[in-house]
Amino acid sequence: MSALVEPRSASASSTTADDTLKQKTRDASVISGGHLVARALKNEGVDTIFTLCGGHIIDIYDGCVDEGIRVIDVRHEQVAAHAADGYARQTGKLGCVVTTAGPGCTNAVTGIATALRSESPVLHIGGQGAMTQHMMGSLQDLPHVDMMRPVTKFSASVRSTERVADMVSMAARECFAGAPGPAYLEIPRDILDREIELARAVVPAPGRYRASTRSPGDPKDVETLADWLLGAERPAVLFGQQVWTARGHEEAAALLRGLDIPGYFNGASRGLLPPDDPHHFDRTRSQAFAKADVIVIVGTPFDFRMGYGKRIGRELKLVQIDLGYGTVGKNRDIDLGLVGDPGAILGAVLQAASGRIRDDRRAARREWMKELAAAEEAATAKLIPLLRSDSVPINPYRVAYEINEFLQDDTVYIGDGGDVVTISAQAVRPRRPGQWMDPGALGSLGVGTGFAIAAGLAHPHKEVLCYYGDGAFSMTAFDMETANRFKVPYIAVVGNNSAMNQIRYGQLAKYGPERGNVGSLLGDIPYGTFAEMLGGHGEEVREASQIAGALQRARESVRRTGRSAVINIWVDPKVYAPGTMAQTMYK
Ligand SMILES: Cc1ncc(C[n+]2csc(CCOP(=O)(O)OP(=O)(O)O)c2C)c(N)n1
Ligand SMILES: [Mg+2]
Repeated sequence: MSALVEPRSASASSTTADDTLKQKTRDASVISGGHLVARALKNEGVDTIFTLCGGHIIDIYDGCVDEGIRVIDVRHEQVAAHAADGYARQTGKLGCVVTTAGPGCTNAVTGIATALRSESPVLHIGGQGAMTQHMMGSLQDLPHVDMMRPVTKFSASVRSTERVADMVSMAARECFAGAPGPAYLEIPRDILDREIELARAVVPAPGRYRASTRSPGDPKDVETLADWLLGAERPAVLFGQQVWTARGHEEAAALLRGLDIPGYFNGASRGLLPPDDPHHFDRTRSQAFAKADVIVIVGTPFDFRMGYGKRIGRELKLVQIDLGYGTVGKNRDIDLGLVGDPGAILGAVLQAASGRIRDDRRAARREWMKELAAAEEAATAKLIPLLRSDSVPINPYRVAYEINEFLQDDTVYIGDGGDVVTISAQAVRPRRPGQWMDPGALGSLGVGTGFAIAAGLAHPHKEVLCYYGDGAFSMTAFDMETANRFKVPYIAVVGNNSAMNQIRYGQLAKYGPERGNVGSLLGDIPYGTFAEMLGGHGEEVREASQIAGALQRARESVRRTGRSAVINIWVDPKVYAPGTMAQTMYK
């Protein structure tokens, strides 16, 4: 075994940690800024930070040693930010990324921006040159607070060591205000290093510096919505990412089942119901929306993914429920808007409806569900030839089918890529809530590796599978080493079409074959060897009949060796997702 794949010696780092602990426990009445950061994170329930080191931030690490906070060090700050976002999504708690000044911060921007558009509560703590060198051109100095303001809900600099913990708590509170999202806190180096008397530090007490976010909305509106659903014959509910973020999945399922309403799910809410639940629908959304008499949109904006709301008809009652006041009624007129926690509101609506169900309407809703179920079956049947295709090169629909067959009840599925991943959404059905991860509305390629690390750390007993496009894989895959080092290996599947296909399609359509491949070809790379370089299992798959066996060998190898595996599947570059061919993302 080469030195590269040898696990890092744990004893070296724990010796340092012990020494530091001894030094620091000498005088418990004194505390430094970095230690106050760690204390405030602990008070917030943060048990893990994601980071890449820099001289500006080392005192935070030292504080984390004292507080028992796990420090996950990666190879690129983008991955640290995606992992903090992924950890927030997987745990329901605040995610935390710590970066050094300057390039440490700029590298993390994509991850923070992804968290903004996905409404994920992530605190980004960044280093800065010392206050005593303010505006003097210190190492890695940048105007971080200004840079981060447009991609966060809150961006500020800490000006005194006494206020460090207070401002960490303030930033955490802002992350959960209304629709969740990221916050950025810059802490200059001398503020972090300075030691003060503990008695002078402002340290908000755990659980006492912010309110419950489970607001059930206006009771009058809850009553109205209950009335409308009870009277509806063809209702439909679309659940978006907030339902999972705010952990409203049980209330969501109870409402569908209690009133017999078909449910549709996008983004992180995929998997809220098991795929075989009679209230779970996914191929008939436009049909349902075209014929529905009441539509409820929960926790997802009328953005490009929803055609800005324009594709929903006018002759119906349209209801929107969201954590963010600014989202309700945006881009599209609605008939009723409720602002609050999705689970609390849906629970209150079911409560308000209980005992008042009208049998004739319920029977009509059951008929409506039957009609939609038949349409779902017909849509699936239409896809079968693609899903079962054994053409060479491999059809990406077949890969999606095989992955879905391969998923276990506890597999977290991550999609990171263009067309191959878009296609996978037509076949992959996560079995449980929280087991679908995608970048969300920012559409950032490169989320997969950080998400995989986060999912593994949050749920060590679950299996993690990331399906990448070859373009996406090559952006952040080096942190597969981090996954191995921290003993959270995962199964990586690459749908390799040797191109940035989702973009290439539009180029070919617009500029023709002569000019259609500019800037979007990637070369034929056998990515399986990448896993082998890191001590894991790698395989090249060129025939559809080999996919299932290769996935199985990857699963066994990950379990046996504790190293991530890469199954590189050579897919047909001429097969595109329907949305790409219609260019719906730009409409
Ligand atoms: C960070 C980032 N850069 C660029 C894009 C634009 N983009 C969207 S899809 C895509 C192609 C992705 O290629 P790949 O991952 O190989 O998937 P494929 O479409 O080939 O299946 C690109 C470049 C993006 N979404 N994110
Ligand atoms: Mg590709």
